[in-house]
Amino acid sequence: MNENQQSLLLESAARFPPPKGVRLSYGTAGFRADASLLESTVFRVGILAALRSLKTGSVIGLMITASHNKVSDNGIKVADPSGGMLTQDWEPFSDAIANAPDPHSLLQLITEFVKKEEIGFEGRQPAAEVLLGRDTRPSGEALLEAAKQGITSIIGAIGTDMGVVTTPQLHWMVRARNGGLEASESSYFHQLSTSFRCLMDLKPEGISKNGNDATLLVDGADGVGGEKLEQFKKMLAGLCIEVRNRGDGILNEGVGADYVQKEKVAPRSFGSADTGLRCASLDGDADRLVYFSVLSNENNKIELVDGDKILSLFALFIKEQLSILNEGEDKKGNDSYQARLGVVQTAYANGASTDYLKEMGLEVVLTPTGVKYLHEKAAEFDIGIYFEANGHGTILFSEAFLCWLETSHKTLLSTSEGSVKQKAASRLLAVSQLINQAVGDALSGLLLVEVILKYMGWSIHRWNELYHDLPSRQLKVKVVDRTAVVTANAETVTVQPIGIQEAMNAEIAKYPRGRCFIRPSGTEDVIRVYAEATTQDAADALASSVARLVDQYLGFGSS
Ligand code: G16
Repeated sequence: MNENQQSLLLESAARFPPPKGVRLSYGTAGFRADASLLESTVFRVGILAALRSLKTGSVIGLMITASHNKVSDNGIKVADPSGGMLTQDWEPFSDAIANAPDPHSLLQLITEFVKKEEIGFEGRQPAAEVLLGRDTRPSGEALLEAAKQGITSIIGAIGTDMGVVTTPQLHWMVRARNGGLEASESSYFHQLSTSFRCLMDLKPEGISKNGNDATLLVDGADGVGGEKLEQFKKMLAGLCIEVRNRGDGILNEGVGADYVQKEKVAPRSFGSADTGLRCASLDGDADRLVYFSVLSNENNKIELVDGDKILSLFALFIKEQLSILNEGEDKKGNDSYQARLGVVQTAYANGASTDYLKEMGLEVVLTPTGVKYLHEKAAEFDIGIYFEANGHGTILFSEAFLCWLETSHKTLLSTSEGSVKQKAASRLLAVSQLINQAVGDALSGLLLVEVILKYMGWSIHRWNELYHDLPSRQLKVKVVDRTAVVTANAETVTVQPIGIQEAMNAEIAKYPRGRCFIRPSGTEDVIRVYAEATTQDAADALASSVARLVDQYLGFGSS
């Protein structure tokens, strides 16, 4: 780094002093905190993004969002060249720079890192480019400006503002740009609507309707997703959507996928008049999706169709298309390809879903919470489907498989156009275009759910009958220091504080099919508790007793 670069960094960093007495850390999906604490962090992550762009020679993305968190929070997520989350190798550096106390120590960390990573400052013009996006939070505009100043404090780096977008749209744009395609909202809508139409045209004739032609009601969480879907729905012939909670109310307050999934109640603006209808809920930045149906008999209670059920629906559909393609093929023949289909879940996956997926003969892998972990595992399969129970997930297709699929599809078109095999190949190709392979995307996920339901001729209730969830309960406990909880084996075992796992085991043993784990949240300052058992009362009791243990071991001593 030359002198000009060093003094530019010192000068700009002086304008963004870090808040006193606060330590921020890179969590499940980037930094997240009260928005008033974040200016210096996003400025510094702007520098990191510019360096990442220099290092990789590719466009990087920065999204200002706190997703499902309350409206006064904000945060920043980084998209790597593939459109996926920032490589985990760079997380320690992001932690270090976020907490550097002054411009000189910041400069020193950057200088050492640039040297270690052998980041060159000469080359193409512009030397680095970062696409910036933000959700609808009021603090977003000022934070985006701080991030931009971070980016431009690396000489030759530019920040391109993509405006108010969903997180998955920004990740998609980064992936598109690095793949030589146009990165705009209109190209995103075009790709999704074209592949959606293709799949709708390929649905079998004469399937029973089973009520799935009725309007889909969508809870937009009063965030960016509702706004975008309202715009986009006009391009979706054959699908009738009514979007509620489009931004008039408070973001994520009594609305959104996180609220619906965790509380298992209908969001604001949904009620008994909607009983039995097919409903979906997006989260604050539209990277999560859950479905639900309002129950008639109980106030605000819902039948929840969560990420595990979305995963199961996708797995069923993909498996069926693959077996159509492979029917009658000589397994050793050149034309067949035994694609490895695998699914990835976390400890939050309902035990019944994992049993169901295994009974389908699928390989099921468990990772810690956070799409960065699930995505990485799913990429090891030819077709990897990953979903968290909270509705965050997608499908990844390997390049080798897509290459084979494209060639087979061409051959089938010339030899047997209109055959069941050709249609199965077309469907899989269309799914690879519709689904956002950069990151979980509520909008593209929703369209895929809708076409599969049409294909199957299923109602939401028939879909929900795939298997019966074990009753579960999630709680959060405020503690003095959440980093005191250390877990292992994909968060299924707590190794610290010492003794708590044994105490939890004693509680779990009281309930048939009891299962429970705790973990520190990476997006909120709490410990999360998950419990499941054969009855709701048992799951509730198990969760409460373990929450009390957490409080005894680590809390403020309230119980
Ligand atoms: C983020 C991550 C998800 C994770 C969620 C909850 O979601 O992207 O993978 O499941 O946080 O994390 P935690 O339990 O650690 O708070 P989002 O939608 O909030 O960005």
